[in-house]
Amino acid sequence: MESNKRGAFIVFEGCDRVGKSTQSNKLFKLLKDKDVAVKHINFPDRSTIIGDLINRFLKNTQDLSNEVIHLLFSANRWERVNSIQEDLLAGTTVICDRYAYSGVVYSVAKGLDMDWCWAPDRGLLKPDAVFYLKANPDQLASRCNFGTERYEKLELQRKVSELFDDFNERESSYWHQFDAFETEQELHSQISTIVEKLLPQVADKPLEKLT
Ligand code: FDM
Ligand code: MG
Repeated sequence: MESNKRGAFIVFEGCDRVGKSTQSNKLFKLLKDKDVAVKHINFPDRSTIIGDLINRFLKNTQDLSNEVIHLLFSANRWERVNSIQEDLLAGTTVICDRYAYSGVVYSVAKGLDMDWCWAPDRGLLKPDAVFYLKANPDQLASRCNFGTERYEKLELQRKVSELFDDFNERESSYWHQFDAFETEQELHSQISTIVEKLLPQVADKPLEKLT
């Protein structure tokens, strides 16, 4: 592989239980099978010290104010920014479950100010594509039981869903919306088609940052 070609930065977003891990795993396997250099990461990255604190918050064993947990989620992304950049520049495509958009929508859904929430994520790498798996949270709740984590509650998921919709409209140049209730295989094939075109398109493009 030519070393001056960079990889693509691909993010999956959407409500809890919408199928992000299933689809991102399928995409990861597909690219791997095609011998494309690829890594799969997710936020929150619960493996770090900050991530452990986030994990305890989500599992309801640690209370933190809305502001503090928000900044920890952002810091958890900043912990990984250099390694993501190195991978991309070395030609590795990075598939990432959740990113700064989750960071903003969950916090705004809890009542924090949008601009305040976005500020700490400014300067992080901008994804080349965001795959937004959209589902009506009421339908989602009847399809599968929400678990016991802090945010897996219908009322909050409704707000989260609306805020994701807003992002999808505003950022339509690189967001792609999918109906999460399509079959796994149908979704996978739609996503793969976009990724096949995306990889050569971004290979010579400079990396951008969130503004
Ligand atoms: N979440 C995730 C946030 O509130 N802010 C963030 O910045 C990120 C990355 O954490 F409810 C929320 C979204 C979800 C919870 O995420 C755990 P996973 O994907 O279910 O592990
Ligand atoms: Mg979850």
